[in-house]
Amino acid sequence: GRLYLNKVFHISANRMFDLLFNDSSFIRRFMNIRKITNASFTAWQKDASGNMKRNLNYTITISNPLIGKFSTATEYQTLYKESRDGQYYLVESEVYTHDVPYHDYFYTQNRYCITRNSKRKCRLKVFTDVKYKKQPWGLVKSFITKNSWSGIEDYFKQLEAELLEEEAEMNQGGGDT
Ligand code: YK8
Repeated sequence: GRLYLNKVFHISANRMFDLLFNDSSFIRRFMNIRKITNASFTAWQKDASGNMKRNLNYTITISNPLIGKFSTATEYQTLYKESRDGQYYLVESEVYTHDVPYHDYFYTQNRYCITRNSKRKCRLKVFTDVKYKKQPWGLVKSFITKNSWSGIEDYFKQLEAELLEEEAEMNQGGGDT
């Protein structure tokens, strides 16, 4: 796997969780920028093992001309029960893209870890792995991996940039930061 984001933000841990994992205006705006459309979310619900789960469905816009312009996608998110409100949140998300070539071979696993640093600061880490459901031919595998990393890198760079903007907006003129 790879670490795509590892940064301290001047945003509290529970605020960060809300921005990313609840129906926030931040995430709606971010989806707009990424041209992610037709988004629908289920509510967080406890499963039998005590973790919280929710699913997202949306259509992504792809900039790579080799692949096609759009794909529907499903994301399964798990908020692990080890999470502590305001202190520590661990969310694992599995992203399945349904309309790209070789989509039945792979999915992407993202782990988001939010830890409280102080009252108004948190660290956000994102680890990503491309997982294979069945083993493709070597050349296909490197094709999938290469195209996945570049798309994922682009996404998380922009997420970081937008979070920095949100941070600046939230903290401007507040005085008591
Ligand atoms: C989530 C990983 C791969 C996929 C894409 C597939 C290329 C297929 C390769 C063929 C288009 C929002 C990505 C980037 C689409 C976007 C996914 C996003 C960014 C030609 C062999 C969607 C996080 C996420 C995870 C995985 C990303 C896909 O919140 O290259």
